[in-house]
Amino acid sequence: MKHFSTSDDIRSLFSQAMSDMYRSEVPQYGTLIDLVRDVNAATLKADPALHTRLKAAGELDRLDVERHGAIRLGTPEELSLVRRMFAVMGMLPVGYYDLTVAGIPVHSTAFRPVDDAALKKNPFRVFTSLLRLDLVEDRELAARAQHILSLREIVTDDAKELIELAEMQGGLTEGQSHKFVREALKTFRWHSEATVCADTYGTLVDAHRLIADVVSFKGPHINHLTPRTLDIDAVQAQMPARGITPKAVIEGPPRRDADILLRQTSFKALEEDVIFQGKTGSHTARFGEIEQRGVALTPAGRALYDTTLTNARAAASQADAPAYDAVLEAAFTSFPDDLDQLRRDGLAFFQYRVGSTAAYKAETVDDLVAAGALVADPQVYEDFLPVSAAGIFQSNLGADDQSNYSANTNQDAFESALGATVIDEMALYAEIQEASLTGALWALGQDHLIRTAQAA
Ligand code: OOG
Ligand code: NI
Repeated sequence: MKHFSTSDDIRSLFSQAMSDMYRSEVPQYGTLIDLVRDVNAATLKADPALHTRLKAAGELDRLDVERHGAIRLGTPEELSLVRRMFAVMGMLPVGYYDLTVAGIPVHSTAFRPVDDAALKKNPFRVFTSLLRLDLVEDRELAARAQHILSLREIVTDDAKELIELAEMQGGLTEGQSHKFVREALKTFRWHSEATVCADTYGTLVDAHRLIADVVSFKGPHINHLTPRTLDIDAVQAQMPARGITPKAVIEGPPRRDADILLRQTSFKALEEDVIFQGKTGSHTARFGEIEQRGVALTPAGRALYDTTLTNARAAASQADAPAYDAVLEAAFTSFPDDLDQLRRDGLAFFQYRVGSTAAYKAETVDDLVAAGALVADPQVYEDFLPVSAAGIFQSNLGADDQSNYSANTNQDAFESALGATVIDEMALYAEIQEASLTGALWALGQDHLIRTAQAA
């Protein structure tokens, strides 16, 4: 029998290859990676408790390799092919994000590993958007764009063959894996030669800069690669000294003791020279981004987060409002800022493990946690936030690109283009929580609590 590489190994190879490629294409990305590594090391040194907690939870190892990227695709065929490519790396479509609510004509999913062991090894994710030409008002332009897109092949023949081989064999040998990574990488590289002339490019930009970005090139260039920092405020503050100018506002929740969900900020990286069929011009596509990830919220926690953020944004838009940061912080005072309280209130997802043995028969899970017999590690939020994503899109497209696409959710159309249904992220977190709790309760000899735990 042939020996196959694991999908975890292929994903790690790919994520490293992508990082190397992006570093050579976008020099500021390299600067950012160095800055994030410095800040993470300093944060861990200054906070031994955090260091201990991350180490015990098996999270320290993934930190240095952790990042997400983003691509934008043009057609249903491209989306379904890319789904099959990511599947070889153990990355499945999780979640549906409708960006039309923010005036951007795309809908999206995130390809990422889903099981606990794979996440701990390398949680590489790619936020993947599909352009919605059906929403473009100028139908003639939409038809032209569709025709242009129909002429390109974003996946090389060798990559396609290897995808099929992996599907047929149920994996790839080590040699095939390396070749697959080399070939898959080509889909995401930058092309400085546009497929359209300058006039067409201009017309597409006038419709929406994002449409031009998707339609004018030979492939879906990776547009950013985001490392995870343990202290986004520190990185944001130190960016200017390294020649990077971040956007003004950090998206997501404010700085807190108990990190929740996702905080992100970005910067414009490059104005690139592009040849439009012989004529020199330029395009801005690639940018930089950093993020800080906190605990995943349950549906109840997420609902509370959404209302709190909506209130904060409404308050901040008042004419005489104080600075955004102050308004945001004020709004979030009503959101519990203690990990154990978030757990007991059922607002966040945790992963349980055995702490010390408990000789007595406990009455509740909370008793075991309080006694240290059970340890509850916060589950990292592995997904994205549509409001934040909209802020990132808009900041990098340019403020003059506000558009009038109105909310138009169509998960069915997205899934039929994808050729699969998207996985519900809440179900994944709930599953990890439940399996870990059940296992730890068995190990502690407290299995009489399993039923109550599951009913809770
Ligand atoms: C994707 C923007 C979304 C994030 O981190 O929320 C994103 C894009 O600009 O294509 O990457
Ligand atoms: Ni991003």
